[in-house]
Amino acid sequence: MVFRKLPGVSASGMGLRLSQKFVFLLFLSGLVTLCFGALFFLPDSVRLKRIFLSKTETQPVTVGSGSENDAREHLKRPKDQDHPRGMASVKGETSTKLKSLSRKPSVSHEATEERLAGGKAQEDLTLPRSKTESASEKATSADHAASSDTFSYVKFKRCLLKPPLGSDGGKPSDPQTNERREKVKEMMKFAWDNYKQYAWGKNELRPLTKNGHIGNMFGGLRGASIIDSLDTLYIMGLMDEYKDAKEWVQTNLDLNSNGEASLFEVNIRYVGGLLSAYYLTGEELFKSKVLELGEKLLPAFNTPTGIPRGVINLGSGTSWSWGWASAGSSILAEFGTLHLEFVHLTELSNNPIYTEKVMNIRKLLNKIEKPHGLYPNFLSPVSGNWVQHHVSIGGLGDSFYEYLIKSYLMSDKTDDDAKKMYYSALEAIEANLVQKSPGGLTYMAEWRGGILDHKMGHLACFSGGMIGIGADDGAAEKRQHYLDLAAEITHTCHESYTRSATKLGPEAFRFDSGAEATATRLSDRYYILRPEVIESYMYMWRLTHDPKYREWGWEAVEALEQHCRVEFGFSGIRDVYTMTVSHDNMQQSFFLSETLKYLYLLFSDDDLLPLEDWVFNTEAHPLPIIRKICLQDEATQDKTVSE
Ligand code: DMJ
Repeated sequence: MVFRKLPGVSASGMGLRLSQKFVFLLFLSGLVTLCFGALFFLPDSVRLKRIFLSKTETQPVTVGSGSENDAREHLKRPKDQDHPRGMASVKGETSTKLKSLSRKPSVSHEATEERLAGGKAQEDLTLPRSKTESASEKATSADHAASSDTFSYVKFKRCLLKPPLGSDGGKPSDPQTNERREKVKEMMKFAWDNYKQYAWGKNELRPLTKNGHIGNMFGGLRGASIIDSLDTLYIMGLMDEYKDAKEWVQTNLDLNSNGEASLFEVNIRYVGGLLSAYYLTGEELFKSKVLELGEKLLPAFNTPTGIPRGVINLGSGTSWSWGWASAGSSILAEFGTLHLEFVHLTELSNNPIYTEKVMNIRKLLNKIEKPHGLYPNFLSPVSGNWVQHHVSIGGLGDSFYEYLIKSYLMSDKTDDDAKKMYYSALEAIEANLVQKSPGGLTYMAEWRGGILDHKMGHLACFSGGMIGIGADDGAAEKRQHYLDLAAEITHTCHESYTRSATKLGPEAFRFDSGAEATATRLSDRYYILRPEVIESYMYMWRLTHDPKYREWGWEAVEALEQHCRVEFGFSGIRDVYTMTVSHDNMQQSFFLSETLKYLYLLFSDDDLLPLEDWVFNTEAHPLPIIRKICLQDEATQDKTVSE
């Protein structure tokens, strides 16, 4: 804009008439307001914005009880360490430089570098431009030491209905089933021994090149296969191997790493694995490690809404959204898959902050408007609004739904909000996504702003088991229907296996252009040792005792042996439709924690990790049902005895 000099008016303000001064001032103040307002529309990463807005912007949306201030109070941090929420700490401030825009593959699979292990399809794995506020909520170890004493392992054991490993380690009486179970145990030992020999301490084994893989999902943490295997080794009675794993945790698990981790992956594998190891064995080592790690994850929640971002630097506590997630959004399956582990962190530490963090997420999700009752996959951690209307029961959405029903079950059926949210989500899923193919197969389609994509991912095959375990607590008139739906989906997923040459299922299969449960694109044909189909067999076996589920599980064992077993471990394959397989040279840690564990449970008696006492996190780590009343009674009784 050009300002013209008015005739007879000097350039200095002194020469202006009163009305002119007024207009000028009005204009100036308008300009200032406009500039300030514009700051709100800048991306989070812009320095000016952080300087001017950090204090206000980072006030959490406490959508219910447990305000952030309360939460901070529980940390009992000395006052002088407090920052107003989100005011960048020195650490955070110095690390706000833009990250190098390198591609960040999140799954250890060369052929499928564009996917997270959780199935998160990624167009671009660059770290995003929006970094959040830095760590400001670190509780000291001393705080935890002081507060964690109150958990009693003995009382916890007394509140279980059954012994965790059953009367005889779950050994089935039927000789053929026992033989099959022994075979699975041998597969675990083989996978483990090779990992130990060639990749010890690394995250995964590369079985063809006989070396280890570290990757970049765990922020510099090592030994993912060890942590993921602890409970599997223990329940299989592989005690020498379990002892080696425990010793590694004792002497080598270094939690002081300083790298960028996926909050979701660290939570489901490391937090979940250590929690299970503790609950199964009572070894204090696992408890202290998991509490130390839990603390390091807390800064990820320092966002305006309390919805965590996907990536966290475990050293500085700085967090980011994934570069590929639209508009700096957080992913439903990631921030929605923390509940079980965080509630247990509170149990063990007696520190309510973990539960408060996940309850805050829950409350926001409960409150927010949902298109057709569905939960889209992308949510802004700044505004708390959906960013895109893509809904999927497979990658990006999957375990959010799983954690709703499991939160209810793990709370000893007291968490009514979780229950309501689960059943209304399921209703919306049935109304909008569940489809029947021309050939009569029931499947879960994906939803893109109202348009159906007739594709089902391998990841979505967990939903057979999920709907199965939730059937009994649904409305009375729906129970049988849910069990039938669970069986139909499991059947469809089995079909995706039987329709391939290798009898292993593809990453995604379609129901359009004449396809029925087969992959049509080359890029969907791979199998990376995923567990979801076998997971559903296991649950459906426990719920129905229909022998077909054990038969289907055995078919999978044979296919794994024939196509995925190589000389030095197990490997994923690039194309399930060809018998001359090409291996991807990666033994994923979830093969040890999930695929082999679910197979072993499928061929065991139901008293091995009985479902009356345990829920499995999304990485198949068993977590006990929390029986508050029993635990309180136990505590009262103890008190009375000691008085
Ligand atoms: C596992 O890490 C978990 O099951 C996760 O929820 C989804 N995907 C992988 C295995 O496929």
